[in-house]
Amino acid sequence: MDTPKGGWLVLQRRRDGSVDFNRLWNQYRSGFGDVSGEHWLGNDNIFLLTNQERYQLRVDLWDFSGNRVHAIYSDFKIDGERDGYKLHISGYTGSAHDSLHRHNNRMFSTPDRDNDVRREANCAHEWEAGWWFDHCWYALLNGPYQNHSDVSWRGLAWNAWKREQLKASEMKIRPLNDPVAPDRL
Ligand SMILES: [Ca+2]
Repeated sequence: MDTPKGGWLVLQRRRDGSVDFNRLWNQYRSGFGDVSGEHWLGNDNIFLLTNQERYQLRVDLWDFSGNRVHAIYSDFKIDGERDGYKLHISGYTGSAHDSLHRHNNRMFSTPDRDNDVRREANCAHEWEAGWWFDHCWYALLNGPYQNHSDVSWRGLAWNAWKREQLKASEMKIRPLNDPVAPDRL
């Protein structure tokens, strides 16, 4: 899975289901998995990085038919823990269509920490994932992994592209004004 050169830091990767993403608040806070494989970098790390300078976010998505799309947000940051690691994104471009903007300004939730906007349930518990749930989601990249597209209960999905289970995802960031990174992707 090749990615553009130039200082990208992968904060999330799914590709084979080898790592369980149904984790609690403290684990999403500190991160889990192996950075060379499936992993979550950790909300504290993401917060510290993206509050030092301006970062852009790139999301790559693969389906089970060999198709790949991407989404780029020219501005990306999250708040700190006391503010629920609230998501801030803007400046979408790409080929995936924009599903993540529906999660903008949402706090992070986990099965043991309900920060979503749905009163009657905890989306993170229901969907077995940590994520910036709304009521509940339009894009979900941390749910249960499944090995085929045709499932009724998707855990890796980006509705604005297609309503099916996806094969793989990566979320990566780099400084907006990275001098060593080429502008063209
Ligand atoms: Ca709730």
